[in-house]
Amino acid sequence: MLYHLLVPLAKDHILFNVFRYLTFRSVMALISALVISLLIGPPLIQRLKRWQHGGETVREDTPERHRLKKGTPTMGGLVILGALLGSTLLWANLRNRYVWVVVLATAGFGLIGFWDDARKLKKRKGLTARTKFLLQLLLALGLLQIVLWQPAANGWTPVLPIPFLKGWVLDLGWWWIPVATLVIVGASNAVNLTDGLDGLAIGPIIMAGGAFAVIAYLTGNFRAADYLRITNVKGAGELTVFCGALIGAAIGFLWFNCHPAQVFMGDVGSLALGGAIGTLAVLTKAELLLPLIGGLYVVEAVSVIIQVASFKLTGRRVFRMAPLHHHYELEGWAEPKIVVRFWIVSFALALLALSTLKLR
Ligand code: 57M
Repeated sequence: MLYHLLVPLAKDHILFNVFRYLTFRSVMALISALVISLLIGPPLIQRLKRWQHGGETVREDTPERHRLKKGTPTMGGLVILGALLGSTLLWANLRNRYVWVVVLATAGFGLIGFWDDARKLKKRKGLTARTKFLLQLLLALGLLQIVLWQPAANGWTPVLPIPFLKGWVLDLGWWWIPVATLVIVGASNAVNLTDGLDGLAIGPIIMAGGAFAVIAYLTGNFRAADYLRITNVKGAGELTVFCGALIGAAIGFLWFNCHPAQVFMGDVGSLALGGAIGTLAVLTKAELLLPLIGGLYVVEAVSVIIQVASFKLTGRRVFRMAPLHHHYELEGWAEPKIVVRFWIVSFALALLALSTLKLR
């Protein structure tokens, strides 16, 4: 909004020209989202506590130490969404199609999560996995139509660039649509599975936000894209502002979600954040980089697949418990140790993903 209000004033006062710059608006979006989340967090958490009085129930089969968490309110993802979407709408160029696709994805997945959380709190039973998956599928397919039906002149084409191989793309034709849908819905559910320890899911979002800020900026910059020989998508640079807001909102939420957590993000947060990074990957033509940038989420999801497959096929478990963070809990690792070590792995994977932009 500020972009549209203040840039026109630049013809009279050169100072307002600064609002044109992506870097300035991205940094301001980060700071704004951080301030908004720190301001709305305490009153919202109090309200969630009152509304949920008993807080979240803890399942019988959950590792013992989670018993202490009983009474912690959930749906703290509302803090993240308020800060993220508020700051994006404040600082981004609202005529940019990609900004609206990622904003609608974040809000849409957040709505599905909110519905699930509300049902869990009211009826002790959330949406069925099938209903949740169907809603996510429909939302992702709807968002992809906005991207697909646009002038190809801006350089965005439904192909899959291959990491490390300069200029190589996988042209799947229409098959790109189910693949892109899978990327977005898969990311949403992988973040959801990972959100099982204080700060575990939100930390890698900060790193993914930073990685996508760099990728969006370079992808939207003709000279940089040409030098790095990555796909140049005209207008994708504006997503850097969203990424700044994502980092700020995530850092702000971490203030309340660090151990011992005052609040959990809930599905309203985890589904929204996963949908956001999946959509960023599709819009910046980094679909095949997402498994690296969101490497921790992939590892956690794969640990569940391995555990369930092994149990069904052999009746034996590979891990003490899946997702992987529970395995280390049962190994006796302290919660903060698991979380910080998982963050370190996540950070290394995000750096490796960025290195592929050059190492091609
Ligand atoms: C999402 N939810 C947390 C909180 C958060 C198929 C199977 C792998 C599904 C999986 C499952 O139920 N996943 C749901 C994980 C839950 O967190 C809530 O959910 C929201 C995210 N969606 O925002 O509202 C609990 O996690 C803890 N927590 C924290 N700090 C946080 O910041 O401590 C969450 C956020 C919270 C709190 O205790 O209540 C969760 O773990 O349920 N199932 C599992 O993950 C279960 N694993 C399992 O059954 N493994 C089996 C098979 C199926 C693979 C096996 O290994 O044999 C574990 N989770 C629970 N109990 N609750 C273990 C058993």
